[in-house]
Amino acid sequence: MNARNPHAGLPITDDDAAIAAALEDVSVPALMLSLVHLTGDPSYIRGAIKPRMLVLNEIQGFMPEEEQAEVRRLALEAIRAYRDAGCVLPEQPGPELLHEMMSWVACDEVPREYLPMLLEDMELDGVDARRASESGDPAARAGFPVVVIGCGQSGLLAGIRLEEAGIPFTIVEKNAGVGGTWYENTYPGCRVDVGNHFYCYSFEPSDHWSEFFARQPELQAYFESVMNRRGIAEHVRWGTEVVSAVWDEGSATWQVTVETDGARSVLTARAVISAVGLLNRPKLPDIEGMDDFAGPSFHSARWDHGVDYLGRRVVQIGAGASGFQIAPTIAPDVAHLTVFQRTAQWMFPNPNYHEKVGPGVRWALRHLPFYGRWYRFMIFWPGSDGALAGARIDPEWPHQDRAISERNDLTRRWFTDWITAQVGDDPELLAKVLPDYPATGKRTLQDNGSWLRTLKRDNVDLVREGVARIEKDAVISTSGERYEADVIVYATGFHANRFLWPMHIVGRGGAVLGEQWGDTPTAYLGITVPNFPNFFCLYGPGTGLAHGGSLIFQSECQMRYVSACLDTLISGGHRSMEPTREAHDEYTARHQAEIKQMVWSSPAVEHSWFKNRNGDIYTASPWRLVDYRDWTKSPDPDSYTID
Ligand code: N01
Repeated sequence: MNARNPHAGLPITDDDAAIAAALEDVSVPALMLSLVHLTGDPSYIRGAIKPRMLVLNEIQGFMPEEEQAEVRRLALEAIRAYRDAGCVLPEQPGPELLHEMMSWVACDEVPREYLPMLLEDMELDGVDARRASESGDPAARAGFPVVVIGCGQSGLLAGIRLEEAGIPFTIVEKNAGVGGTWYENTYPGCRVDVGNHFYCYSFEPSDHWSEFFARQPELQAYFESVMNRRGIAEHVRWGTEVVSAVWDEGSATWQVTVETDGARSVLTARAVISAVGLLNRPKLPDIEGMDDFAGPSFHSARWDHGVDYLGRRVVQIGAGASGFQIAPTIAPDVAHLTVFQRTAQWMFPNPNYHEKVGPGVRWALRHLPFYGRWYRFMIFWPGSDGALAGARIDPEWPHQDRAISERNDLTRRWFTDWITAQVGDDPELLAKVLPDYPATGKRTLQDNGSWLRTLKRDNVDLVREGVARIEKDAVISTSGERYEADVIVYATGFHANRFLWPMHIVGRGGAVLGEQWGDTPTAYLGITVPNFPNFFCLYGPGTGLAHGGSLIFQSECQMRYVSACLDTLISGGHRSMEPTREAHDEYTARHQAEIKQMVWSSPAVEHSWFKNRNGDIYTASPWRLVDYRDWTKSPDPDSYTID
């Protein structure tokens, strides 16, 4: 066995009964693909037994039970032979066979243009192709200090890549620990809604998740363990905020003022990487009487664990992604829960959402060659660019108020059936929970039925109105109804359109980033900004993913680009680089033209954090993942002023 490939699996020493038991749990299509690696025999995927359809979060490809049983029987034979022969892998599939394997499990031809992106992400060759380059003069690298702002998933990634490149760096993190959003959001029920075997770094093991969609403590622990294993913690200044960053033309450095416990100091950096995330400045509503409320009240991202909600009357204002997770978790414990939901949410059926990863799957992830990589593919591919076509507005479609295209109308019907099947027996509730805007127009939520089950509880009320005012012991709806409250939870979202706020970033010629951006933040490829040399954004303007993928995938693409920019600067002995105005403006115009054609821009979607106050979108990306990955492989020198 190729001991250096971390995805080839540990040697198998289990007896037949243990293997057979493990196989009962696994994804059969991923198992069949693993058998091709394990035996070198492609006939496993060339016979009559095959998946029928690949749908996000359905891991058996809709294969009938008897076919699954037959594959398990064949697999046991093959795995036994592999074990008994000392777990030696045969020659591994070449690119043509890998393409065939992808198309087989996707149940459709995977276009060839996707192969580089998919193979890079799957790392079947055990090579982390997005690793930062260590080439060039080590002394020049050592003389190029970088400040990274934020130690969430993207800031930690930046640290990992800078460490690989031999570039000295300091990560400045306002919290006391790693994880960013996964450090701050500790509300009951907080969990990720992208499958964890994909929502993780591509180059790190992913065989340890206890649930398919892990809860916040496990996610935070994951980032902590990666940080410690990679030796990044010693580079982090915890509990420290960046107050300002000012470009000094004379020395071609950024002067970064940071504050720890009220004491300020200045860091000097040749480059700054902003990894501050987007959804981290809580947005409290402006409601009359909020300060008069006598009981405890707090934002979902600042959950007060000192408040005991057991047996109390809780009013939850807001039910987007956060509120949607909070209500089902606290409802069984409170005396009464009132949920104010201004806009109903579309939900994507996902029976696996709260499921644990069974011991068989864990065994397969650890032992079956490349099983985990194919399982990753099975999450990545159906949640990838296929969904983007469905998000495009068809101007010829006549019913724009309910759907943006015929295909989108079919999705609306599918989602509507999912909701109706659960609450069709309660017409009053059904009317309240059916959204009246196009499906996927806001962020679609993952659902296993827990939301509507919660709303059907005797101790839960759903109020589909705004809030008129708050009194010392109650919340009053716009129609004047009074809802008594001991505790108020504001699940009202974040300042998503205020990138990097409230930091004060001053670039060339005194340009102030906040003023340059105003309500329309833009960056070339969402990463670099004219007037701000050697300044790089991760999860910058226009890069949020609304159609699929995972932000970690996006960060890995962006950080590869940033590493290549740093390489350009250092190996060329340059002082600075910034995008040309032409490159930036051309990109921005394309971004705006494209995003306006997507469902998130539909005027039928009244409120969404994707939109700024004018209804324009500067948060989300309209691009195919395959294109964005291509554009961010390395900087095009013609798009930059490099001196
Ligand atoms: O915030 P939101 P969120 N009066 O902005 C309502 C990520 N995330 O924290 O829909 C009354 O979506 C508002 O109403 P409306 C994910 O990207 C991921 O829930 O605007 N109501 C809405 O109901 C997500 O999209 C995960 O009409 C008011 C709610 O408050 C993003 O974070 C989990 C109001 C805000 O919803 C943000 O989610 C959690 C007012 N004045 C979050 N103002 C997972 O991975 C706002 N609202 C699972």
